[in-house]
Amino acid sequence: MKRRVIIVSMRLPVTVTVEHGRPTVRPSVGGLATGLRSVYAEDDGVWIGWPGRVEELDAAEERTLREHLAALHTVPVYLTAHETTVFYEGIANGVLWPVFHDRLDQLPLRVHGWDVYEQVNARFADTVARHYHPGDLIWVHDYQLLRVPAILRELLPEARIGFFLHIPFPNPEIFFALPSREWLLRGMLGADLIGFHTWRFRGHFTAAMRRLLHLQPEREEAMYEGRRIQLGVFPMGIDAAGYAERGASPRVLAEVARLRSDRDVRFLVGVDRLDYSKGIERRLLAFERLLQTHPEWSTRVRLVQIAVPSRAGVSAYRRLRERVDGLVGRINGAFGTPRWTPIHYMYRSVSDDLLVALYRAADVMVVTPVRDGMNLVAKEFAASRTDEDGVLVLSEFAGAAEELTDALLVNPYDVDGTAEAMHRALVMPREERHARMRALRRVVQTNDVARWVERFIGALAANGASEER
Ligand code: ADQ
Repeated sequence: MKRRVIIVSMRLPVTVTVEHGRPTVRPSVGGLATGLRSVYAEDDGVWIGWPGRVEELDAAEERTLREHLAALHTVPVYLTAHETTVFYEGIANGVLWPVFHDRLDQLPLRVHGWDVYEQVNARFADTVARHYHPGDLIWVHDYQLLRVPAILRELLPEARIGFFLHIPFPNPEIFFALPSREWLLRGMLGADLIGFHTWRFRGHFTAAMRRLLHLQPEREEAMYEGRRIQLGVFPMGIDAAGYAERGASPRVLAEVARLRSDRDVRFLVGVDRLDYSKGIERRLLAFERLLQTHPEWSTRVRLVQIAVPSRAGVSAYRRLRERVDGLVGRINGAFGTPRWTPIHYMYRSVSDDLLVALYRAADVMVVTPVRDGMNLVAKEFAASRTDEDGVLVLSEFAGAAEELTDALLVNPYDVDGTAEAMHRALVMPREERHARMRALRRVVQTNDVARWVERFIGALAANGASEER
């Protein structure tokens, strides 16, 4: 029997806009939303999350919004302005994000707001409990909601609860820097199934359980408070068929032709949220190094870097933006000529068609995060390349590196080595490019987002039976 699924994530898969007091709601097309649509929309399931900052609505407007959301099988959890600052920007993005990405240097000197974190997590859990019917599967997502499984376990002792962490789980030595480490770990352990993108992250998690709680987890499961908890590895995929279709569409191919009108210039492309985990600064330095060590590329290569504005409310992100602006200006100033600008930098979000056109136009896609849970951009690039061409330069610190072994893997901290990998990618013979791209495409097509959802839900529904490959 198919079971109803309740998805719980920080953000709802919708965009809410309020104009003249009239709220409108549009479904978003992000990877998670696309992959999960089959379980929450078609099978009478529901998605619970924050609709984003909506301005003060009166009771009638709030009712209209709730009705619009209900039509899309979604239920809102609202945050006050204070909660948005303390819980979302302060703790989730200002403390948990840096620690889980190994960046203790980004921590504020005094961390406060755990009580608000608990309060918001409790509100999410209460909303789930109100919509829960016996037999439902509950799937909680990500680092903003680490306490939800434990709170839910109190409210619904019999429920099947799954938790998936989209970002890395850090080495225990780093995780232990969090004053609330034990409380967070126990929060996750309210689940019956805990999923990670990679074996390595699961290994860090079991090591933290051993050292903090003196438990003896096996690789794939652990006993905790009399319950058996499964620990699974589920590398997230993308809508590979959707990217292939868009990549081969006449609209996109026409855009590629416009982008590549100057046939003598080769393209390196980077696409990231502007985040210090994405390694943008070192990537720019590696590109500069390429121009220094291989001056033959001067005027013949261009780096197109898209940086999507992100978390501008957190000061570390504002400072990063200034540093990236400065580096782009310095490198363009030093190497540019009247007819050639080495780096084309765009600080904005781009349309899906332009994004895929850039994937298709790239001779080399550079994905060099210093730490990343998975990195879907690397997979989207391969999925879009129905021409089986283009080279992926990929950081060994991205979760995707465990699967995409036919990329040119680099250590992003090694700026000289990354520059050499860029050069190697630019001169790679056509046959090797095709062979590598075919292998990358097989991985992203096989393990797509639908399969990822199936594997996680399958393991959660299987009452403890392991579903691992
Ligand atoms: P993110 O850190 O957001 O996700 P990523 O996996 O690369 O990183 O996903 C970014 C998404 O944004 C991609 O789908 C991409 O297409 C889109 N995007 C990027 N630039 C864009 C632009 N300029 N315009 C429009 N869209 C753009 C977190 C973790 C990752 C993990 C995912 C999923 O940090 O490690 O892979 O969740 O689990």
